[in-house]
Amino acid sequence: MSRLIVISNRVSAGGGAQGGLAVALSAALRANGGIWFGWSGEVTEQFTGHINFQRTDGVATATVDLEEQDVEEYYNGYANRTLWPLFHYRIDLAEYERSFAGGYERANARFAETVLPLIEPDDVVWVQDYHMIPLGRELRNRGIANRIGFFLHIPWPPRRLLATLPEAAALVETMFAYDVIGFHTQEWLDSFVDFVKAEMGATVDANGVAHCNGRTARLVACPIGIDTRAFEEMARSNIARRTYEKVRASLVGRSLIVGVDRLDYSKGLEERFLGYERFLEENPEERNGVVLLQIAPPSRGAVESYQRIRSTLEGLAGRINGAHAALDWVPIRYVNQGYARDELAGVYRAAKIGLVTPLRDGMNLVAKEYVAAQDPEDPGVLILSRFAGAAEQMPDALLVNPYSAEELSDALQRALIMPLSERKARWKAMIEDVRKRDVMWWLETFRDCLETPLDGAADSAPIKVVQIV
Ligand code: ADQ
Repeated sequence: MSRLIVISNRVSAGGGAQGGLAVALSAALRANGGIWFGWSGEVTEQFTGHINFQRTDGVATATVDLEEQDVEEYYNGYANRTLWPLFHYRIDLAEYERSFAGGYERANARFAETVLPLIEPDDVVWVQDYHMIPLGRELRNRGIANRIGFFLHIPWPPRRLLATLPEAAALVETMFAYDVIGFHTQEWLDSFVDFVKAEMGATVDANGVAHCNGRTARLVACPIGIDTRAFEEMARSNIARRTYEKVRASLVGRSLIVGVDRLDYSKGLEERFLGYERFLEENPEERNGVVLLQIAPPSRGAVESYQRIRSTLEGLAGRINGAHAALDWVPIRYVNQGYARDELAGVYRAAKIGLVTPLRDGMNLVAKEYVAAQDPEDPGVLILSRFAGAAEQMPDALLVNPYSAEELSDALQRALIMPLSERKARWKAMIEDVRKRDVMWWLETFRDCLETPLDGAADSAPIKVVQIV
């Protein structure tokens, strides 16, 4: 197998503490050699393109510092104030500034220029996520003829929303520099096809190959998974067990409902709190019998919309607790910090309900982690937003519309009284898929597509991965 060059905004080689994606990419880099390249997270006064090489747990990494202006315009600007909200259907929050678009182009050109000398002729290049959409084109412009793939970890927005981005067509055109473009779900892939056909005159053939202005790119829907076996083991570890005991003891017989999310407006936390409040109001007999533990470490604090969601949630949690708490009971425990993965596994296992209700999410790995952490003899119930990519793979969760406080309230009530036999049957169906399509499956499936030349695509397409409607 060829060497792999992984390119992503941040480099998190090693694995363990970082989660499935880092574990899988690190394993591939260790097995076949290669380099993981990206931004160091550091700021330098003037961009020099100096590469910092390191070896972390047998994985070679190469990182570069960016200038303050790049960080403001490329990372905080175009990536997180323009593309992230737009791609999560929030055009009300998306900011369209020429300086952001310019900074994004500049940073991507700088990444391309820097990584160029590291790429050898037989390497396969794999670019990750929305920070780096035009990177493939930048590499092609510099003479790179290798196979290059791109994977989008977030949703692809509907055509009419994407059309609000001033440079939408130009940005999407750059994607035809890739040999393969991957999405988590058929829905995101279909939205991409809709845009390129309607706005750019592209055609898509039966093998899922898109043709546009003389370039072709193979499109695949390939859902990411977690490192399931490791996570299941983690849930049985000593640390997980101790965390489980500690949490259970603190509940004094009450049922735990758990939410674990980065503090982000796409995760539907405000709507979740309101749905829970509705549940408490509609089911007064359940008051004092349940606790919602919401774990939400802050992220992207430099962006104003993230500061706003933080203070909104603090206000809301305070109001709900103020209105409903009793001397010996607080309905919401709201915790703003990160936990080690084995501790999280213990928390998931202690929860009778996993509440995963993003308004829009590319996939959502918390849903899969919650399922993997359950006790097979007494599994909890997953309540999952129908707008998370994970819903396509998990029809046995209780699927809800996260915007509806009533649906959330009904689902909570249903989950709390669900008989053991139904909980087991639903969990069994979900864990089978979470085990089968784990993160290594995702990596190998995408990589197979990337290493297969287009003419062979139809014969070698892995199970149900390429499917253009
Ligand atoms: P995220 O938006 O970050 O990822 P998600 O898929 O849920 O969302 O992954 C979050 C990860 O962070 C999980 O592994 C979770 O355990 C961990 N995490 C969250 N809170 C934590 C805490 N307090 N302590 C420790 N760990 C915590 C983006 C897309 C998703 C897509 C992934 C992968 O937005 O839709 O599933 O990439 O492609």
